[in-house]
Amino acid sequence: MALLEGLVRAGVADVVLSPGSRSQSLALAAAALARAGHLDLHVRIDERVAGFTALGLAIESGRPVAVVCTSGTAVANLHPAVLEAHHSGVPLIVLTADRPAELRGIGGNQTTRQPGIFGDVVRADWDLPAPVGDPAEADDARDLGALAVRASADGPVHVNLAYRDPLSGPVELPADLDLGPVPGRPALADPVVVELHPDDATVVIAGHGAGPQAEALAVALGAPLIAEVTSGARFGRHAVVAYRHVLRGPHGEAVGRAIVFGHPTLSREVPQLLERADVEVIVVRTPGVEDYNPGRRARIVDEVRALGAPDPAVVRRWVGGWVSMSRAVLESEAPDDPAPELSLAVSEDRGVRAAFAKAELAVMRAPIDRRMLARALWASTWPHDRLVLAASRLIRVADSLVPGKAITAHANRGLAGIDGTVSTATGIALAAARNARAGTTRVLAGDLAALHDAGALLVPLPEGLRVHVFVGNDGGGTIFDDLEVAQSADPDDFATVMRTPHRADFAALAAAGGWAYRRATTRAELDDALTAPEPLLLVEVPLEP
Ligand SMILES: Cc1ncc(C[n+]2csc(CCOP(=O)(O)OP(=O)(O)O)c2C)c(N)n1
Ligand SMILES: [Mg+2]
Repeated sequence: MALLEGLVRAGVADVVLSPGSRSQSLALAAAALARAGHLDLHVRIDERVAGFTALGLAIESGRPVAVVCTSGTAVANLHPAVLEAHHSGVPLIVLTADRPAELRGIGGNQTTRQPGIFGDVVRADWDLPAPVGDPAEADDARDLGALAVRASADGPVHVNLAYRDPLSGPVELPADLDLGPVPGRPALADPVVVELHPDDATVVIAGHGAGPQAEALAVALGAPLIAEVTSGARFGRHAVVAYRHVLRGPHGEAVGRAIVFGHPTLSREVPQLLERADVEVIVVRTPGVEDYNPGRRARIVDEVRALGAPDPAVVRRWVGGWVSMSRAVLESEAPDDPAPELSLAVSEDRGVRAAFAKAELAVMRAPIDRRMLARALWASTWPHDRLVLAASRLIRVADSLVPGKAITAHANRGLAGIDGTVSTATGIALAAARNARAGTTRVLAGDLAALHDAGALLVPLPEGLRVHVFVGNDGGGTIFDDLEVAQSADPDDFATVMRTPHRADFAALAAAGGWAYRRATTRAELDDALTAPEPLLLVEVPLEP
């Protein structure tokens, strides 16, 4: 109880827990604190789901989240989320229950080597002896809670807690328990700042998690902005959507300096640019996260400032060149909106009106492809909504064509696993729901990513939470079709071991967890699904492999 009090006092607002005997006292204390309104408690059967739910809560709230589990394999099931938290710098406090020292190493039931189990990816790894019931220890435990929060500022922390029988007693909470205000984050000590003059050879690259500062710097420096779809910076007049094409052309060759924010993962062209000997690379550090440095020669800094304002004529030429080339590429590939011109609908001419109606019908009946699906989800996301993208082909499709728009798009790009996507989205939705104007959290996933996290659909969620999972079902992992191995391998073996087809029934899966189900095969059905009233909805969208 004292440990959880310490966590709450230091800023923890959410505890995610999975059931178990050894962890019972933590669980009961969390329940008592939740009942008294000091924290929000989320219970998940599967620790893997719990871990990613905690990750989503922390990503969306920006606050550390505690996750509690029992001993044994339960702990190992948190490992994927701990790794993602490490590589993305997300504050996660993992509290695992363990046997006391005298019951370790004797082959006891459900006992493994828990201290150190997460290796060196945790910011702190404490193995605490069983509590003794000394009132002075309660203060130590409270302090430990505050310490854990501080240690988790930029990544995961592991606290392994031994418990001895009796594993819990009655939980009593003082009626006037005041857990105090939430403290702020400590400031950086002596940040490294570089100041640059605007020129016509600099680009700003915003990878995953970069945030709006990347856009602001691109404007201040008069630089084109390469902003990945989950960068949080894909908006504004400097954003270059078809950046992969532009980087391969003369504009790409003209780059002399690249400033990188966040973690770019969605193209080959960006790392190729950063490896080029004639490009000066400046990486703006994300606290706690491994620096993105593919050329191994980047200058790592904390902040970049513009000296003076860019010359508008230079901006028109340099940024304008990138943006108009990007636009030309997109227009040649696929029109933004194939729908007929609206004014034709009210034409005086009956023939023109009829032609409009026919064209409109054709659009609504058109089958859905990946581009349409990615565009439609992006277009339906508003600032109060959340979009969560799985590590399927669809995130790359979205990245290649969705226009700049200031909305929140998340993805687990620390390790780009196909695991935990729906769980992460439910965590994000739960944290967003604390804001009265929260909209819908939509997930865009491939079929394998959705099936990998099927357990997330089996969780009871609070009433009113809106999560819509769009599954682009192409019968397996078709992302591998673009690899060379697709050409060189035996086609049957390739399908068996790479694409891994399945016969999962998504309608039955949705029903098993109490989610509504829709199937969208045309543009009209997709549009319908995007404005569906059901709070929890799985939309299956069949796609060509
Ligand atoms: C946990 C994990 N296991 C395996 C992979 C390797 N992997 C990357 S994409 C992918 C297939 C994704 O399939 P799907 O979600 O259906 O998307 P599609 O490629 O069909 O668009 C796999 C297995 C991974 N990224 N993460
Ligand atoms: Mg697939």
